[in-house]
Amino acid sequence: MTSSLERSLVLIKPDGVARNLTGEVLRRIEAKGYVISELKMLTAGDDLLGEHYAEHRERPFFPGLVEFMKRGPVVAAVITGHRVIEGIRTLAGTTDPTTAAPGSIRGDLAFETGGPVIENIIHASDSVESAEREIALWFAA
Ligand code: D4T
Repeated sequence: MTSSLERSLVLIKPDGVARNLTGEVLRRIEAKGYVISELKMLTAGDDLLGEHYAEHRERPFFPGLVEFMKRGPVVAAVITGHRVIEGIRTLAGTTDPTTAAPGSIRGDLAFETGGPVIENIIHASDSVESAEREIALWFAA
C-alpha cells in the first residue's frame, strides 16, 4: 500500500445543493481528515459538462445527465489528502443510491427518484489523471 498526497475534484451535484446537504457532505469530508483547498458555487453549462462527462457522451443517459447537472447550482471543491481519491470514493459509496452502503454519503442521503438519470449527490474523481483533468476544467484560471 502506498500513501501519496493527492488532489480530488468533488462536486456536490444540484440534488445535494437543493436539499441543503452541502454542509453535510463537506462535514464528512473534513471530519475524515481531508483538506478543502478550493471551493466555489456555480451553475455549469453545456460545454463544461460535456468536457467533464466526455467519457459518457455516447451513453443513452448522457442528455439527461447534462440536464440534471444544469438544473441548479453545484458546489465544486478541490480536496487534498493522502490517497484522497480512493478515500472520497469510499465515503461517497457506489453509484446506485439504492444499494450504496449505509454509512456512505450516497447510502445515507441519496435515493432513487424514478427519473431518467441517477441523482446521487456527489461526484468524486476516480483517478489521479481524472482529478487533474477535472480540476483544470472546474478551476480554470
Ligand atoms: P460520478 O462520475 O458522478 O462521480 O459518478 P460515478 O463515478 O459513481 O458514476 P459514473 O461515472 O459511472 O456515472 C456518471 C454519472 O452518470 C449517472 N449515471 C450513470 C446515470 O444516470 N445512469 C447510468 O446508467 C450510469 C452508469 C450517475 C453518475
